[in-house]
Order: sequence, then C-alpha cells, then structure tokens
Amino acid sequence: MISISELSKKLLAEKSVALFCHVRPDGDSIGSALALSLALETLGIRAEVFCDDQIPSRFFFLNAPKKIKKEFCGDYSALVAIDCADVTRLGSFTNIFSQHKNTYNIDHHISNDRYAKYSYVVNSASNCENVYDLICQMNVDVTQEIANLLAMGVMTDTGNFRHKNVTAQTLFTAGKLLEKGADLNNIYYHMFSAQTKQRAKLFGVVMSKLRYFIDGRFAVATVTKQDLQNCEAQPDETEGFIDFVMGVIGVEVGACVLEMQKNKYKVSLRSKSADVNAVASTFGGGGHTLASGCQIAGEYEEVIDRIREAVNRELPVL
Ligand SMILES: [Mn+2]
Repeated sequence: MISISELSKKLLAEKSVALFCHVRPDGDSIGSALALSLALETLGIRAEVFCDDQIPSRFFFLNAPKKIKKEFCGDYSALVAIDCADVTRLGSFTNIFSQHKNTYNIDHHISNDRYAKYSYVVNSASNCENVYDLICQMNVDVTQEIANLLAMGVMTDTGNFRHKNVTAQTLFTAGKLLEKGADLNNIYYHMFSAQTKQRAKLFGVVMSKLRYFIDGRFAVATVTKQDLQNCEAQPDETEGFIDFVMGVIGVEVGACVLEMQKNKYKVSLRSKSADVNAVASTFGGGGHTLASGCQIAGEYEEVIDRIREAVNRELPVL
C-alpha cells in the first residue's frame, strides 16, 4: 500500500484520470468518485467518472451525479477504482481496468484485495473520509459542491451516523464538511427519508412477512419479483429495509433476500456483533464485519437454509 502523500504526489503527476464507481452504485462510491474528480479538475487534470450501472435518480438532487458516464471512451493516463473491494465490482469495466498499466485503488473495505498497481485502503467508515483526507493532502479547497458529495458518502455508509462503524474521525470529517457548506439536513431527506408511494407499499408487504430463525436472533426479509411487481416498485427501493429489521428486539443478524431472477438471490447482511463478512465470504461475497452482501443461486428455501447455517456458525453460543 502507498501512503497518502505518495498517492497525492502520483495523482498530481497524472494528465488525465478515469474514475470508476462500483456496480449498484451507492452514495459513498458516487460521492467519493465525483469529489475526487472535481478536485483533480481544479488542478487542471482531466477527470471523468464512469459507472457500469445507471445512477439511481435519488442522487440527482445534487448536480454532479448526472455527469457520470456509462460508456467508457477515451485515453487516460490513469484509471482509479473508487470504493471497490475487488476488481469485479467495476462490472463491465473490469477488463479495461485490469489491462491498464497505471491503476489506483482507493477504498475502505477490509476485504479489499489490493488489485491495482497503487492501492490506498484505509478501513474508515466511508471511502469519502479517505477522499476528504486525500483532497486536503492535495491542497485543494473543499468547495460546497465537494463538501455535499463527501457528506453524502459519509452519511450513507454510516446510516446517517447510526452504525457502529462511526469513529471520532468520521464526525471530525463531517464537521469539516459542514463548515464547508454541506447541507446535512437536505442530504438526510434525499438519502433516508424521501420515498415513493410504491416503496412505502413494498415496505409494508415485506415487513408483514418477516421470518425469524435461531430463536429470533436471525431475521430474514424477503423481496420477491412478485412483490416488486405488485407494488410497482424497483429493486433498488429495498435499500434501507435491512436497517429496520435490525431494530426488532432480539435480532442479532438480519438479512434482506432479494430475488433478482428465478433461483438467484441478492443477500444483504447486517449484524450487531457477529461477523457477517465471514457469512458473505462463504458464498463468494464480502464487505464489512457488520455489513456485507453476497449472491446465492438456488431454490428459495434452500438458499435460506444455507444462509441460516452460515449465520448460525458465526453467532456466539448463548
Ligand atoms: Mn463505501
């Protein structure tokens, strides 16, 4: 791994930089990629942000996310993966990235496998904290636009400062961003409060059929394609469901199981203390100790059985 001063020096020597968010982009990936791109542009370095997936419209209360490109084109002296624990998180850009001679990996996931030429991985709550430090190191002024983008990432990856991953450094960074004009109240509304009528309906449907296992210590929320269809809701509108599940008294681990296609499920895991990074790893996924995810193929009840067994191995014996 390189130090933040080396990283800053190397980036400042680049002519043009392509930055990549991960697939199913979240506030942290979008925010940290765009903030860094704006900082680089201030320094006269051409910077463009790409994402293999469509950017969800809920991010468009800020202007910058509208500029993210889906089609990769052009020559860049460096490619930078942002908030990506492994190179496949780049989706269809994985090959372009792997074949480029000059690549950077700026991330905060403990499972990051250092896939780039230069890796800068610090296990902070959000990648936006790392990018804030980097921008300061580069001596670039944190504009209000940059502050809003970074605050969006800090707030989304910490569940609006509620998750256990929050550190004094997180709040210090948030304080600095607030000072620079970040509108935390507005970000909170768009990231956590605003929802469509369809999502509100889906929420009711999904929570009414919550399932409990292991003496109520493990809860599973299931979202079928049929549920989505009945509520006219989109798969990405299930984000945040899992956090509600974690509030149920007695629940130590929660899962949101989303049917992507027949016999293929996307599983989001949250935990109060058990290691769900280990659970997700069993199925080829990963993330953080208390928040991770994976995809599992198979018939629904069989998928639930397999997750339940993996969770059971991680839960402490009472
Ligand atoms: Mn992140």
